[in-house]
Amino acid sequence: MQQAVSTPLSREDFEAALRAKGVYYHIYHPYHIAMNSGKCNREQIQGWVANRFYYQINIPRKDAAILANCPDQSVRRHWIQRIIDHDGREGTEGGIEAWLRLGEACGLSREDVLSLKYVLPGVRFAVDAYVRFAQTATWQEAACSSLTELFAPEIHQKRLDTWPEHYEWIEQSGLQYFRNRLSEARRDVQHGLQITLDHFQTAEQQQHALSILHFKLEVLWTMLDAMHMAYSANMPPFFTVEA
Ligand code: AHQ
Repeated sequence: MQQAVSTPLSREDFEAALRAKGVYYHIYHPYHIAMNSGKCNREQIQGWVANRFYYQINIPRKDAAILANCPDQSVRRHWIQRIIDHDGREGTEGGIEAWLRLGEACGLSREDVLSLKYVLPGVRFAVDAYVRFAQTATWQEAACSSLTELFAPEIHQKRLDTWPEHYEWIEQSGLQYFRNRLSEARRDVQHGLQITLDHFQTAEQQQHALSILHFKLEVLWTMLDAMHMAYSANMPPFFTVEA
């Protein structure tokens, strides 16, 4: 039987297929829907900030893995900005520092957030899976996995639009991280998209790219599943155990 030969999508249709994955973005997770409609309590917001900190501190390590795997100097000199955006440099605070200030604005101490004592196993497993993917995949595959940021400006803007109204107890200065990401995400995603559209050419490669993006969407969704269990369903890890 003649094997079906699927023709590759045009560049425009491939980009459209990547963007269509936005329906799975974690903006549609019940946790974020509750958060952006003002239904989260203090513990649910604090738990989210403390758990997402583990994601934030691993982004530079993920990007360093991509640099380590990438032999193309022109790509590296562009991609390295992502590490600087998070780690900062002399004289400019980075996103990790801004996230710690978000934690303080939400009533968490820097020490508690930095200690990672609130990080849930499910969050840790999802984030570690993302970092390990970037370490072991090709640099083009790892670049493709960052394309969830196609959908990120909307979620950052949503927080800026809704948190001041719904969560007056949160110091608004702590929202600076979200403001920073509006421009940083838009810049980053143009580069990641160009790498992806250029590299994944055949129909099979395009389907592989779409499955990589789906994996990353699952990473983000799973983090919120763990937080939902712990802070919304009050079923944190080992909640049945009589210690
Ligand atoms: O703050 C975020 C961030 O710095 C990044 C880097 C990027 C990547 O390389 O995977 N993804 C990402 C994301 C950030 N914030 C998330 C949020 O909901 O605040 C969204 C997330 C993403 O869309 O992948």
